[in-house]
Amino acid sequence: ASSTKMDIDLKPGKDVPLPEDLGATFPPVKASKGHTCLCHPSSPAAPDPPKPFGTPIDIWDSYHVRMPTSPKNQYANRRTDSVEERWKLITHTLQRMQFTDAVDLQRVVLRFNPRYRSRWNFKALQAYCADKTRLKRLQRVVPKIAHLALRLPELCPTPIPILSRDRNHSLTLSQAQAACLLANAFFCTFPRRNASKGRSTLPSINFNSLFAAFSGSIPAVAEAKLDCIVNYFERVTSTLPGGVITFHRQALAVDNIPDWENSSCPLTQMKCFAHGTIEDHGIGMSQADFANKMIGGGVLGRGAVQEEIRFLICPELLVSRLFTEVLLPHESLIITGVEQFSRYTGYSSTFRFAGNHVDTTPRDEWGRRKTQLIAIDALVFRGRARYQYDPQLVKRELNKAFAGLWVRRPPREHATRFPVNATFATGNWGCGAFGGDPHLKALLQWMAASCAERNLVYFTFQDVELKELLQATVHNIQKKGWTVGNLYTALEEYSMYLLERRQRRASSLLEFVNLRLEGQQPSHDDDDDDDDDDD
Ligand code: AR6
Repeated sequence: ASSTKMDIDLKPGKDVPLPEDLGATFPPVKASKGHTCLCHPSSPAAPDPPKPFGTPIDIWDSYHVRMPTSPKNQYANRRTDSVEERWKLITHTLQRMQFTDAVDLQRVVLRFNPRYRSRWNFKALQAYCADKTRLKRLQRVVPKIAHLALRLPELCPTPIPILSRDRNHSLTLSQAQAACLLANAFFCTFPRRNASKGRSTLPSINFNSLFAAFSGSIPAVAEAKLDCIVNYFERVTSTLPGGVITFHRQALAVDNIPDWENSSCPLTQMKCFAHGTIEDHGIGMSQADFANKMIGGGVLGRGAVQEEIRFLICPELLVSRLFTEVLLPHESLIITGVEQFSRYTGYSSTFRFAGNHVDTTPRDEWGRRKTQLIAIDALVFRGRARYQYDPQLVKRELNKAFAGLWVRRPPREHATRFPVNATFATGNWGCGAFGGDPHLKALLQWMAASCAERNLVYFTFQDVELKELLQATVHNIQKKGWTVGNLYTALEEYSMYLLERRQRRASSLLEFVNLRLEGQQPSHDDDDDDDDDDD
């Protein structure tokens, strides 16, 4: 079976760099009813960025991105007392733009967004410009970003569909188109996208919040974010990258959801590593994005954990925020072909830009980097960790992971041999900001990957103890020949066991599973222990 293809030759307990798993193929780029191509796919060797594709028309409705270039994007000009096209104002302003200091950018952004004059602050940008080296970089690059933004009518002449809720749809665009769209986000030109949080089903896209300081935000992190963005624009404005990127919203149909209790799927291979990261060591694999249901989470605001960091070092991911509606429980977003432009150090409050990164990941036959991200948003259990073992919630997480991992098979008659599903590179999904239990999330992701016929590599993010326990448990489960259904039953039993234990100290999930594998029950001789209050 395809699922046994990858056999990483590693001894448990010994962390070494993973071999690259570039054998997998990602779904093709082919325009169809379910796949909008905004560009002609390029060949990996093509020197020029791919040309735009499709019929240039303007559509101004809620099923498409409302483009800054649309004639329907209008504003009331108080001076002339008339309604005018905003794109003309944008063109006029950006063509003449001088950038010497933060106030120049502030003035331009507010010109396009006069309503936000008293609401938006530019304190992070001001602090950034206080540093001479950074200011110089901005002085060099801002005029070039303006020039790139103004190429929007030429580079993105066709309507961009919204990847809307409950609908499978793919969208392919060129890296050049992505760069142009992001240049527009930089100047905050996207209309109707500044609604306050909670009022829109789309994430924010304009970069105003990257320029702002909020109470509780850490200045050095805000600066590191700007460093990443500035570095990206320095790169793409000196040479437009030649590849393409596909964004696929995957909504699971009820028929495709596995019957977890009764699943006879064999468990696939799972290798655990205490060291290494998803992005550095998951090359050529499908890599987890520990997402927010609003894709990108706090990347344009305060956040700087796994998802946000990934979006900052691979800024093309930010484009997903332009058209991806809030993810529903049975949905995921799968992004193929993004490039890494920056390096980083630290995490969260210690996150810092660590210089330029040259991505050498090979491209596939459509010009996409062989990097695939699977964005799945876990449930939030911070402060209510004890509920996560509830079978209903367990199923929600299983279905969510499966919505990311499931691969549609080509019809049997067209396939001479089935392509190999890429290995899933993941880790403590939902267990940082969202407060989940890594024991549970590791097993759930393994079950979902198994039903999707994928192997899994798991990075415990420096947690050596977890790595050892997890790898040993995986080994024991494999030895017993458990199926996905058997493991699901053990999870249900653990949930019951926790209910029985109530506030008393309980075995961890992996301890419990190991005891079950040996045919034992956890001992109850610690009944007098202190309450274990996880709230
Ligand atoms: N590679 C491997 N493991 C990692 C990496 C990495 N690069 N980075 C972090 N981890 P978190 P969540 C591990 O908190 O709990 C964002 O705001 C590390 O152990 O990012 O699902 C999103 O937008 C870390 O504690 O994911 C959502 O709003 C754990 O993965 C929210 O956070 C979880 O990382 C999602 O929170």
